[in-house]
Amino acid sequence: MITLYGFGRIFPEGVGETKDLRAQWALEETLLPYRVHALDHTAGELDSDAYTRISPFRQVPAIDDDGFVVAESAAVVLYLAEKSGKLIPRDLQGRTRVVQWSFAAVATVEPTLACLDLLGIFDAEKTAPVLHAEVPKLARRWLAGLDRRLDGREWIACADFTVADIMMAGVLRGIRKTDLMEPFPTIKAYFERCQARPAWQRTLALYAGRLGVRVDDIR
Ligand SMILES: N[C@@H](CCC(=O)N[C@@H](CS)C(=O)NCC(=O)O)C(=O)O
Repeated sequence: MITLYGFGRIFPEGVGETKDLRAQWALEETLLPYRVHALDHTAGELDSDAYTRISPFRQVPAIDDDGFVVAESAAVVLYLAEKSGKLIPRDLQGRTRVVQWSFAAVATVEPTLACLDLLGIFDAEKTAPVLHAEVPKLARRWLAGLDRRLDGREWIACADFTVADIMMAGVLRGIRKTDLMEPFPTIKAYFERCQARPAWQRTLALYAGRLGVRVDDIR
């Protein structure tokens, strides 16, 4: 049985962006049996010796599949796809395409969007105006690339929905409440398509239940 390590308590600044959602979404899509180990980070559980042995950076998500431990959301969802034989094609080229777009999500798009978040949190006074101008420009550059890729396509990597879509939608979720997607109706439509998946809706409901918040608060 797979154990998913995720958050069990809310952050004071709100819930909704946490990356354990990606892992749970892949579990809900693949229908692999799993249980959730909800960690109380407010009580220091992420920094415990036991959890440090599971997650090198003391972060969520991580999974433990009968003793085989995987951390990093992209690695987790790729493992779940390979294990279940779902959400990834069988052929090498198709699988490589899924890896390519999972990497694009976490290595190209996400760092810039995370940087935007950090600017908002740590420099709300805009004492670094150059960064406040340049980082959104870089974000728009990655979004323009996504827009080109999605032109005429339903899903990011392959003809069918794959774990690369879970990763890309997971990353785009970080800007769902900003206007960054506004110039890109193709990306907005893609994001909505991903969110319409019944497995995503189940994931949101399970997550809200786990944290004791309303689904509408984290939508
Ligand atoms: N690169 C990692 C990042 C994981 C990550 O940022 N986890 C956050 C939650 S979304 C976390 O555990 N934060 C708590 C902390 O860093 O103390 C992944 O994709 O899994």
